[in-house]
Formats: sequence, C-alpha cells, structure tokens
Amino acid sequence: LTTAKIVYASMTGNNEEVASIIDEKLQDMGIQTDMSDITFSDVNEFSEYDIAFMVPYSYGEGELPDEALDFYEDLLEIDLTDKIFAVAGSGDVFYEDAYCITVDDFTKAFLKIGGIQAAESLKINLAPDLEDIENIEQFTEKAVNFYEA
Ligand code: FMN
Repeated sequence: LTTAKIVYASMTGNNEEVASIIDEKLQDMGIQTDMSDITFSDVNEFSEYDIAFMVPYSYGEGELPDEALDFYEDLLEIDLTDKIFAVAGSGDVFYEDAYCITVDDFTKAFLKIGGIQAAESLKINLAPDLEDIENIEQFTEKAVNFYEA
C-alpha cells in the first residue's frame, strides 16, 4: 500500500484538521497522499489510490452537508469492489442520535459499492483534542496495516 486519497468536507475547519492529521500520519508512514476538499473532488479519484479516506462533517440533523450531496450520489454510482476505505469525521455530541451521522452514511455508501472497511469509523466531537489526535493516528495506522493485521 503506497498511495492514499483523502477527501474532506469542512465548514469551520474541524474536519479539515482531522484530514490533515490523517494526511500527516500517512506521510510519516511513507505513503504518498492526495488530500482535497469535497467541492473540488471527483469520486473516480478513489480508484487511482490504494486506500480511500473520507472525512465529512455532519449537518442538519441527518441531512448530508449540501456540498456533499453530489459527491455522495456519484459515489453510489461507481464500483469500488475490494478498495479499502476508512471514514472519520467531526460532529457535535449535542445532536445525540444524529451525532456524526454523515460518517455513518458514507461508511454505508462505501460498503454498498464493494469497499472493504479497513478501520472502524471514527467519530470526533468538535475540534480534535490531544486524545482525539492519538485516536486519529491509531485509526490511520490500523487502516493502512489492514492487510497485515
Ligand atoms: N453535528 C452532528 O454530529 N450531527 C448533526 O446533525 C449536526 N448538525 C448540525 C447543524 C448545524 C446547523 C450546525 C451549525 C452544526 C451541526 N453539527 C452537527 C455540528 C458540526 O458537524 C460540527 O460542529 C463539526 O465539528 C463541524 O465540522 P467543520 O468544522 O469541519 O465544519
């Protein structure tokens, strides 16, 4: 596994930060990365990388973020059979049942199109604190080492 694609959706920066932590960890592990904002990303890019990371925020108590709608619909139209993927995202525990619901939505979407989940989906409350950073790094490492585990 040598290359990774990270797509994030972030309005106030928390998920961009989560994506950056994943990106840095991957680079530390010697993996070539490409990180992009969902608005400027195409679902077909995932096919060109060994592992796919998705990092969305959650909004509107269960609705997808507006700028994630097209991407999500497009994702369901492609075939990512046997592509390993991992989803992490920051939401707000205030939303209780809808906490990080978009993380769950994308996890289900990747599974539906044949993806192999490389790490348990990770939910982060608001801006990542020190413990979250550690968890994000572990999540990243676990995903990358999926086939070695
Ligand atoms: N967080 C959730 O976990 N579930 C939600 O349903 C949800 N709805 C939101 C609706 C509104 C109007 C706003 C302003 C925030 C909502 N959030 C929800 C919280 C954001 O997902 C959270 O603040 C997140 O960290 C923002 O990420 P960002 O900084 O990358 O934009």
